[in-house]
Amino acid sequence: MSQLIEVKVPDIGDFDAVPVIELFVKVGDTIAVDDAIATLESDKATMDVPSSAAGVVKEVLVNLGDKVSEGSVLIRLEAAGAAAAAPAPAAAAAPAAAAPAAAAAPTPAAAPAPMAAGGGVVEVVVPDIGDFDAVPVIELFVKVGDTIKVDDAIATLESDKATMDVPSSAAGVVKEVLVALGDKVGQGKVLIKVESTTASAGAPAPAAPAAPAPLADGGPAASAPASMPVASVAPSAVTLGGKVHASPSVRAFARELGVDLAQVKATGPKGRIVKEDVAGFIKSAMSTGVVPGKTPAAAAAGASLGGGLDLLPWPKVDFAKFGEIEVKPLSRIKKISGQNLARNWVMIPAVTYHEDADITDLEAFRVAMNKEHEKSGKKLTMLAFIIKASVRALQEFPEFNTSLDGDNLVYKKYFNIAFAADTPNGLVVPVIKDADKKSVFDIAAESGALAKKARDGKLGPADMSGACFTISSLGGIGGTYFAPIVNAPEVAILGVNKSVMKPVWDGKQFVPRLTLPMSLTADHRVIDGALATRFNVYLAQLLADFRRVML
Ligand code: CAO
Repeated sequence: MSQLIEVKVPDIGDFDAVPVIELFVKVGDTIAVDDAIATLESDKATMDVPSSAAGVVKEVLVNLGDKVSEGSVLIRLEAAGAAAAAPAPAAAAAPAAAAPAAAAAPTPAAAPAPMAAGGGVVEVVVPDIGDFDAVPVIELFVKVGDTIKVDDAIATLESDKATMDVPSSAAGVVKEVLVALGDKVGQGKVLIKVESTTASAGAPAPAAPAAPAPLADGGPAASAPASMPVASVAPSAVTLGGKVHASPSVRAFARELGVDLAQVKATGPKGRIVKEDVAGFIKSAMSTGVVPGKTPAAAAAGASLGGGLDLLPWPKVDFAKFGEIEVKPLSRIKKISGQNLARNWVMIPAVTYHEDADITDLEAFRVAMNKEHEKSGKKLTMLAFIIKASVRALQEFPEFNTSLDGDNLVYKKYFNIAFAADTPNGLVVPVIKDADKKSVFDIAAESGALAKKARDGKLGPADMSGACFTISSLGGIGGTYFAPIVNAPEVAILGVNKSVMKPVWDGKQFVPRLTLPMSLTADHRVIDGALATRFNVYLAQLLADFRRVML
């Protein structure tokens, strides 16, 4: 055994002697960085403490019901990769990895509904969340008009160290939502204004500053929620039970398994859904083929007509039996983007349409312009032209610049174009905002800067949010055609591959033309095949004669 690493309770804000209400690990478990170790719940907050190190759990130093504070040691770990045979004094020097038992952060829980009782409008604010400031909002669970209860989750915040849910400190009807996905918030920031259910409807009341909503349920959550990569920001299509009581790790667990927490029966204290409830839900669904909570008719329909995903469990293979193997954890970006991609792949009835664009003249123009501007250092890229042409096509076909919201289609009047960027840690999707207002030179410079920021791992949520349409360019690599996955809640994505010279019949003879292979995937719920093909043809015309972009 080598040196053991201690995982401690981090700064959890204004909390001391908080009981351990859930323990997620036992001796012998192999855990990764960010895996949830325990859930702590005070009368004001529920928070998950994630692991700051990876390895095998050698000691669990707390029991359910124990009260812990900042610095309390929860577990001791043998670091991943440590030589199993090498004995070492337990505990002793906790290597650097363990040091700042980082990750934990309280998930604000139910606050004592300050002004709500007397009626009127109250503000729900970000409570003391420990050592965290300017934390991005990655999920929003409420919208204007929603009726919420005390403790209902309002938003999920995610810093680089922790994920935490902010619960409502008040009950009533949401009158205003003062934050948007990607906004950075800190303690005291007003998230929403709620009109108390007890307030008389006709009696307007001044917005009363509510007491800081205590940290309620949630806390530094282990696994990353569906934030950035592929789907710019949190998915609105599959919001997992915003109004249920569950810790961030349980929410993440449910999200991973595609379980709607609203369907899960809670057995934890105060109606809280615990991990076992989610596991039980899955077991029941798998053994009976019936999704709990569904009406028998709906269940029957699901069972007989394929309405539910009645899938076999993932194959478990001992690969080491067949040869040498090495196990490496997925990068954080891959884990997050994987969840988004899987959801988008399963939920969107997508069709991919191919088209070739003749970019002979455009490429000649690009090369000439780059030569002309050689000294200035300015460089036009094919991607920048494609972005600009796509904006024009979105203006011509507004259905492509929409998002589905239930039975409504939200038409966007702005033109923010995302592009997929390949980085050593996985795929990310930065966004060029207001691309309609920018020149091709500006777009080329900005996409270059964003791609560099992406490769350096420095993109923030704001860089990756607000996209209307995505372009995935494999042109620098090769390929012929592919089928990109729609980046929900967008409704279409354009993939391009490397342009090649092709013989094209001009009516009299074959002539060599530089041809850009395009693959447009569109959500068939919004865009049918005729429209998608018209879009493609139009885009190809724009690229063939870029003067059309100005028309
Ligand atoms: N046809 C022919 N050549 C092309 C081309 C195309 N369609 N697109 C780019 N090229 C050329 C460029 O001109 C450049 O050549 P020069 O250096 O001689 O000018 C070279 O290929 C490299 O280009 P690039 O890919 O580095 O730059 P870019 O601006 O075209 O793209 C970015 C930037 C960030 C989109 C790209 O680097 C990237 O990450 N692409 C991968 C995206 C991806 O993984 N998509 C898949 C998502 S789905 O799994």
